[in-house]
Amino acid sequence: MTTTAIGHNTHLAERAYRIRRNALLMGEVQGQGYIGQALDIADVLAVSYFHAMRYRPAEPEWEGRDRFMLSNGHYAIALYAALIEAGIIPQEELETYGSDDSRLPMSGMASYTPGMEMSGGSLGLGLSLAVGRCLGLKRKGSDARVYTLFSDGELDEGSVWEAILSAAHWKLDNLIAIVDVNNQQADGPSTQVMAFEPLTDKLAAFGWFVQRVDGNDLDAVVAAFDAAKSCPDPKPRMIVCDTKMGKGVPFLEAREKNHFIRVDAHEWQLALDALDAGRTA
Ligand SMILES: Cc1ncc(C[n+]2csc(CCOP(=O)(O)OP(=O)(O)O)c2C)c(N)n1
Ligand SMILES: [Mg+2]
Repeated sequence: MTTTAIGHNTHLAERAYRIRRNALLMGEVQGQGYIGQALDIADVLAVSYFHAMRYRPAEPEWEGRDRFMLSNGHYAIALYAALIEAGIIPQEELETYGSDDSRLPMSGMASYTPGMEMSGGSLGLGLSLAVGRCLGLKRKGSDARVYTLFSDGELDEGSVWEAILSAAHWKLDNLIAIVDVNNQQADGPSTQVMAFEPLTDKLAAFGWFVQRVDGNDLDAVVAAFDAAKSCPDPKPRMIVCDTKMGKGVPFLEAREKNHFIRVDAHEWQLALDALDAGRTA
């Protein structure tokens, strides 16, 4: 990729801003939600959808598409925000978020939502499903890639480590896994609930091509996705992304209990204003 970093980042920073804004607007519909996570992962989603992945917005089931498999289904609000920005879901559907009969339920459901490749909710499954999808694509002779996002809380689950083993066993070089290390989960800081460090050493020892980046640094995320795509080794690729819950809205970044955020009615506008202030800063 020869485009300059500066060129990418102006464009990608605007996409990330708009993803964050979409997520806040959806959160406002319900008055609550997994907002901290949507804000922390917006940069990774911007790079995924506006730099790395191949897809056709008007044809979400196009056979040649790269697949984005959301393992941590409670991050659906973040993915909807990106799918809206990508033109896969119409902007006006944002107002239906979490309502009866909406195509945007609070946890990701493949059968409801264009662009949603798997149903979530029960954590720890996405990486295994992505391994299966990668094997299927290879068997069909497809050059499409599978991107899968999972969370640091999911590292507590044995099924994730089975998938890590099997992806390396089958040399799945069409798999790019992203783990969101926000060091939070429902019961507290992830590293205190179940110690997983040194994570990159462990993953490398399991046979993966591993990179670790600041997941809120667009330059770093772009470089990591590029390296993951161009790596010549017959290995699955993992990008460990360290992120900050609530990124872009300082008063949400500062909240200690931020797994599921309730925001008072008057604070949504404050959150949008804070995001705007960061955009122009
Ligand atoms: C198999 C399973 N166990 C427990 C839960 C309940 N649960 C929902 S979100 C969550 C936290 C998981 O950690 P993480 O995704 O890192 O949390 P976050 O960063 O979003 O705060 C838990 C335990 C679940 N959805 N599925
Ligand atoms: Mg987490």
